[in-house]
Amino acid sequence: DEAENASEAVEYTFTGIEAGSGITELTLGMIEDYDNLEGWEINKSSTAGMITALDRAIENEEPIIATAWSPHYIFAEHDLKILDDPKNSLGEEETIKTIARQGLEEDKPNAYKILDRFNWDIEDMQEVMLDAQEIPFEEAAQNWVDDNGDKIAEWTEGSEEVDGESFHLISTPWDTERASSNVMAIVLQDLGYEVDLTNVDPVVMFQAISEDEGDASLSPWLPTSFGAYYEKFEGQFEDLGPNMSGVANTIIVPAYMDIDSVEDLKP
Ligand code: PBE
Repeated sequence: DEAENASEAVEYTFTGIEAGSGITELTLGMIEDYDNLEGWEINKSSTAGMITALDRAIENEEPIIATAWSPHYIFAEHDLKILDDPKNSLGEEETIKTIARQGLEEDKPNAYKILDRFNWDIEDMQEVMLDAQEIPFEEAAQNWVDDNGDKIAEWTEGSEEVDGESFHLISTPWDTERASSNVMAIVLQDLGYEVDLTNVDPVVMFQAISEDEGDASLSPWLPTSFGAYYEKFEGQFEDLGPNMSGVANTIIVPAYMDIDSVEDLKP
């Protein structure tokens, strides 16, 4: 049958992304959770590699089963299906949270207030991500900031200007977080901070905030994607709550594939 052919055609392999990502760990867990995924593997490479493989497969109408997440521009470019995951191995819809190092509120109260209030919508993030397909992220973020003075005024209300204080934002390297951290970098710069922005693996991000090497991060997907790291470092950072909701990890296939659930795949 179709699922059998497709499973064989993809060599029982999910096209994956970076080894250090949350979704890679979750997909390894998913393979454990489902008996029918016995013997399945993930081809870990990079997000760019996954997207190239997806583009190529779709160009040739070949089967591909990939790890992905929403929001992502691939959903605007291709007709894709998200496979059901009845055991919920990839978790439900998540929020993206803001975390800060202990003591940030005292040390940098003006930045802290902004981070604490920072909250935007999927549509906002998507606008920056789509724009950044054509121009550098810094410029896409600047365009969004220029167009959304009212939202920024809500975040910055009550924060006073500072004079060149340093601020170290730590992010993860995916577009979703490059969008949020580049926007925040501009907002903090406009208040007078000297902002440093570093992209690292999720576990390194948690470690940096917990060990006071970074001031804050807007990148933790929770409760599932980064749940293990959150627990590992719990108590060593401050949780400022969600900055966005409605994001999700997914397994995707092109719409022409006749598979609807990870349970359909064959060992
Ligand atoms: N993501 C996008 C990341 C977090 C943001 C879901 C690919 C991850 O899996 O770690």
